Amino acid sequence: MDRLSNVTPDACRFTQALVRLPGRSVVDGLRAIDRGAPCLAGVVAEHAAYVRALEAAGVSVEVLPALEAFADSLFVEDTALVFPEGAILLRPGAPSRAGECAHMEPVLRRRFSKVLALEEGHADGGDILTTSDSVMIGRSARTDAVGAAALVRLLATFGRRGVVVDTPPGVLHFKTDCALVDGGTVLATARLASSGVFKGMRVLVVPEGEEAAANALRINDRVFVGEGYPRTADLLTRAGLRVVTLPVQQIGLIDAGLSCMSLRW
Ligand code: CIR
Repeated sequence: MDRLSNVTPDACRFTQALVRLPGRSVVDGLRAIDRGAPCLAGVVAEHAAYVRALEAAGVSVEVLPALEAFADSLFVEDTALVFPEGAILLRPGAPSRAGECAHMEPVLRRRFSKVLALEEGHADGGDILTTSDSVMIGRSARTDAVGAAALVRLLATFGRRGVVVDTPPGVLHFKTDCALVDGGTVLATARLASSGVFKGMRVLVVPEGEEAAANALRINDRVFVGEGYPRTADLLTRAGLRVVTLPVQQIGLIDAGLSCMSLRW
């Protein structure tokens, strides 16, 4: 297999991140299929391991307080889109999550000089993949056509090109099924890769049976992958990436993976 360059591309380089502590209410987090509630201590431990891994990768992490009224509020990625040049407040598609943005707004205003806001439709950050040359927006049950089109217009004010694509049916978020692992390379499930959305990019297809590993996260010189997906870890290692495995069993029960727990720039 061709190995990836060992120079970190800009789209994978991060110095800052925001995370939010899980509250006790996290046990009531949204899930498409109820396989039982996550264990609070387990979520807290997975979150703490994630913060440590970000810091070990050279990222300065601001930890925001838990919001008990919002069970899913630790998944800060869905509330906003951030770039070195500014931020965009989103409008999450799940009604129970809409109020999270009011708590993120003052944080973004403190951290960014330019903060725009999506004013119509809905878009979750989990549906948005920033690559080296575009910002892919996957329409899904959470991100609608109106929100996606409005987001493309806001991105243009940052000089960024938004491209609207489709998330496979039944998949929560676009990034449930993919992650950018290098400037022009994605890790993706077979179902998403075969839809043709990554034309012109190199695609590493997640081995069958390990689909949940697709929500990986490249941070600087390493890529975070959920524990328990040895064939995906091996695939990424053979491609020349340094793999860090992190526990995701409890957050997995509420349909989350590794990108959702932070906003990074
Ligand atoms: C939700 O359904 O909104 C949460 N339980 C999981 C959100 C995961 N977010 C993400 O992948 N960006």
